[in-house]
Amino acid sequence: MNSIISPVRAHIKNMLQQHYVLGVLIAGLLTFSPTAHAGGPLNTAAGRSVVYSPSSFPIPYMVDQGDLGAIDNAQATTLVDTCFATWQAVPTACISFVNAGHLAENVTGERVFDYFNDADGINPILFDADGSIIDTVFGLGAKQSVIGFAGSEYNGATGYYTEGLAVINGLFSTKFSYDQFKATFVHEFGHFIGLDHSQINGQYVGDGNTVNDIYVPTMYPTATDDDTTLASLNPDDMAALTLLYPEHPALVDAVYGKLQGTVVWCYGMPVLGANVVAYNIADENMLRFSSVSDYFRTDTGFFEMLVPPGTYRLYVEPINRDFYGGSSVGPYAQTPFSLSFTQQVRTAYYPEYVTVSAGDTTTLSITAVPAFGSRICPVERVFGDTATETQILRAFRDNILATTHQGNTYIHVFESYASELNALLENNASLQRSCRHVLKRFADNLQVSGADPNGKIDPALWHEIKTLCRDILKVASPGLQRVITAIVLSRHRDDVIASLFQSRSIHNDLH
Ligand SMILES: [Ca+2]
Ligand SMILES: [Ca+2]
Ligand SMILES: [Ca+2]
Ligand SMILES: [Zn+2]
Repeated sequence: MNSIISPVRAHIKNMLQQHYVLGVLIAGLLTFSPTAHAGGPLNTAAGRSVVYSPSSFPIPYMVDQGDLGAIDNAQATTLVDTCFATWQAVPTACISFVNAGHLAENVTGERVFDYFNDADGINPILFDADGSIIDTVFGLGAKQSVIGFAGSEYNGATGYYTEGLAVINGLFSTKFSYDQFKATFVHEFGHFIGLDHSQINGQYVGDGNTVNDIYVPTMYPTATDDDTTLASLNPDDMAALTLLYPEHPALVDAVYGKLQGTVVWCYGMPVLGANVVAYNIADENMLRFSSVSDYFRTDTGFFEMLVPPGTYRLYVEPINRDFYGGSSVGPYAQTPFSLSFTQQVRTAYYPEYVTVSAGDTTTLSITAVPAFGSRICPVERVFGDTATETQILRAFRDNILATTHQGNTYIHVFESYASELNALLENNASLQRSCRHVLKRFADNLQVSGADPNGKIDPALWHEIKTLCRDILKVASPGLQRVITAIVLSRHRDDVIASLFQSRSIHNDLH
């Protein structure tokens, strides 16, 4: 029972700036993505999560005077009350809300920006009866695909949210069941109070089976086969809320233990923006939790999650490539070129079972391996697996590039476009010839420079590499064009390459 029009969850963060970025979901629907970032929390400031201050509880919200499409004002108000109450009911979290009555008018697109104000003491919940608010904010026609959006403005100095707002598109009131519609707004109100998306149990999303959608958390980035059960929170949603808004420690410690630690590459640097998943072996579908590495943006690879006591298996996995922009998971997934995607981990289990006790913190160090080798390498294609050139270039990858962040970006981007490069070479004999020529020269040069500790790549060769890249540009996809332009033809490339060659060890390893 796939809905013809899937619910689109839109974030709105900087309400006052009104610099809107429209992205396109893979489903072809519009979504709203103003610098959405986080992982657990939607925003962080100075190494901690942005939250509503306890002094602002209960958070007062005011509802529109108008109807919500087919849903009259009284029913719509009840819907809003119920969605906020869903979050408030989590026993281990302390957040609370109060309905502070009606706004002074029936708000429409004409006056909506009057309500984009984070200093008027009002958190408005707007009923967009005819879609005119959505069209005003997102552009004409958006009302056909954007079901609503919500978010809060925050003060970077205090690290607290100031005020927020939500808009609900009444045009969808007849397209979904009440509970499906409600699920979208429980999700949106999750963003309102600062929760990010969670990507666990995605295998049940869109598999055509509506029964297993019960395992998909409310904060999953996209619609499922049937969102009905997403109107109630899953353990992952409740644990994430508790981490942001913990009740008294005695209450939290009675229910949860904490799994925390760092994810670090095998060569020692922190992994930024990988998904860490822990599942309880007693109920692995429902008791499944996640945290994005380095979600506080502290450059440590830190992750943490609250889990009920029990025995857990952990694994680390890449963020789904579809989850960027308005669907992003974690702070490193703003665009398809963000670190979560250009430096992907290989999915791998933590080697041991981990037992968590209530009130205790278990700290783990997880080592991740880059997601190499999933595709045929274009270099192997050109020279063959065992050729000297292949071995030299492989050593360059593993001993030079893989030792730095920048170098790893190159490796991961190259891996990401391996299929496209292979296809380009296959269909273009002259491109394949020049590619072979340039790569052979590059490998030879690496060997020569290997004999000289201060060796550099021959400037004439760099000219050839650039020429080759310009040839590839002519036939490449827009994505590959951007990559080549950014990392090969950019002004800073020479500095980057120079710094790569200042690192040691290649010279010995090449012989
Ligand atoms: Ca209205
Ligand atoms: Ca306000
Ligand atoms: Ca399903
Ligand atoms: Zn969302």
